[in-house]
Amino acid sequence: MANEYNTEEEVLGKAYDSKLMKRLLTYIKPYRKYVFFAIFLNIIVAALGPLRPYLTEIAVDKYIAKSDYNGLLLIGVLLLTSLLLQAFIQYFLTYYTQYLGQKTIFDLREQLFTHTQKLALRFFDKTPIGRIVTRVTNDIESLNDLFSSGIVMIFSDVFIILWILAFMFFMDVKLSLVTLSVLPVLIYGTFLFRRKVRESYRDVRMHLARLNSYMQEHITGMNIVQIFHKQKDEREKFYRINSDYRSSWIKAVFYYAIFYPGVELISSIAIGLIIWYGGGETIRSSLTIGILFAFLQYTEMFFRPIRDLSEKYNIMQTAMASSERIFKLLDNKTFISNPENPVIPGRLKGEIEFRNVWFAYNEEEYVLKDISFKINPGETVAIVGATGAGKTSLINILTRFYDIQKGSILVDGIDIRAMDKKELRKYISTVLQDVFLFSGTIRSNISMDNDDIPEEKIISSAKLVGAHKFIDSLPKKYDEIVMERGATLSVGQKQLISFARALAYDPQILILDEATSSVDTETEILIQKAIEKLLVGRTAIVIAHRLSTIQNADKIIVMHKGEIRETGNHQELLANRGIYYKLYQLQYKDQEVIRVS
Ligand code: TTP
Ligand code: MG
Repeated sequence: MANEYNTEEEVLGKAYDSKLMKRLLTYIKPYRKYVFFAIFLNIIVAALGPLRPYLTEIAVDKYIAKSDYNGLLLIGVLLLTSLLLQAFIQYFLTYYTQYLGQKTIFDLREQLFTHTQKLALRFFDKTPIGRIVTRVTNDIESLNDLFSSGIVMIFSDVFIILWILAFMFFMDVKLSLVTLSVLPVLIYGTFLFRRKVRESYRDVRMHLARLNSYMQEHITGMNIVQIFHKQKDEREKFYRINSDYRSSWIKAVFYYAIFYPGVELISSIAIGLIIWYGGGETIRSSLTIGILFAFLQYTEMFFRPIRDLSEKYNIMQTAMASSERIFKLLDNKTFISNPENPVIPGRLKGEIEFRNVWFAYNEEEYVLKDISFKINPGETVAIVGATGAGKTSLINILTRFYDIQKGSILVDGIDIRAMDKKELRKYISTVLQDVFLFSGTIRSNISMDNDDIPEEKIISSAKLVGAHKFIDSLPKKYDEIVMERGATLSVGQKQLISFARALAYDPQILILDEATSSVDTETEILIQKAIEKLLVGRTAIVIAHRLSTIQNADKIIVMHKGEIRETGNHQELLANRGIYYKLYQLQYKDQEVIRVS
């Protein structure tokens, strides 16, 4: 896991990539008037600071030296005005740059989420969840820095430097050159710092990713950790990851601890140079005291934006890295394609046909081989077979979670690839092997927040599958809060809710991947009854583990290693003495058949 993140970070390193930047700028485009406004304010505010030492120079040389009180007062008023103006502009700047940043990343986050929803399951099979979450959170956040402070503030720093240089050279060229003589040292130091910090930040990010994924996995598997008394081992593992993370931070901080005082030192040297050289010149009367004063202030002012620029460089770099990863996700085109002119069947009869279907999750590793069968409207077909035979895969392709490689799947004689995905899925309800409940209420989990499903339908569905009784006994009934993954409900209860969910949508075709987990006898009866009710009046494919479901099916399809080996009803298949017979002997024979009256 860590290595994966490592290589992912390693690829990156550019602080500026014109292609990425161009694309990033398209996100700012809708808000460009704010950008221009902010840059405009920046130019003004950047000039206001450097203006003050110049005013001081005038005050000292023109008015103090000549004891001109009125002139001095004027300068005082000007200084105060510039301070107030600066504060006022700064307010707008801060507000609008943050506004800009938040607006932009909001849009990007929306786009990313919408895009992720459209991706085919094939993509999620190969991408760790943690990575997608990081894109939508951390990576987007680092773009905020770029949009809100990066782009605009870089202008501000550059303008401040330019203004200072302009004022300095305007006042005294020689003294300016003396001040700037320390610049090569500073530039070299900054270069070194930037490189070191870049490396250490990369370490920090890598260790953080490791820490996050460890935490995530550990919390998800908490019950296993506790059952197997693995707390101590896990603590030790965590300790190592945590110490690595700490060390990487301390290293990063170390460079800062050297760089910041270093810049201070260099700027002090520059000040020393001005006092030594400029002071001498003043004594020799070729320089005024006012200019000396102003230069001392400029020197102090000059080094801050330079120091900040290297900080901005890091922001740029992180943002470029993040945007590259975000765009990579946005450019991922693992979609299940939708036809341009989809066939819209009216009301479905519910006939299903597989014609020589071949399917592989990974190219050429076929998990379904040459599957052909036909289900008439209203029939129930049970699919049986050993684990890994391809039963779940069979239903995954019927709803187009994955597209098949060869052959065709027809619903009412129409190839499912010619239908609109949404339409197709509307006709088919699927109850999966592991029930997934969302955090919300029981009601929202049955209706899936679909407002078209009226309250009565929710309750009647729950009643029909036998879930109403236990829901009604909950303190808040249908408004009872369901925790993430339905942790507060029993396995059987979750099953019943998922049945109610399927029924509330009243599908023509029902797919049921029967759970293997055993529940108590009472719930078992409830579930069996629920399944029987679910199947009435619709075409159904049931991946069956319960003998009762299998026996009641119109047809049984026996799968073995991705192929259909036998078809027939219970009696026929038993008489055949083939795979089904063996399966029956091994798995179902001892299964106590609970008679449902
Ligand atoms: P399944 O179709 O999941 O097998 P099954 O449903 O018959 O098994 P069980 O009774 O345990 O539910 O798997 C068939 C093969 O496809 C198996 O080798 C695993 C592989 N597979 C994937 O590679 N990716 C997937 O998402 C799934 C579901 C299966
Ligand atoms: Mg399965």
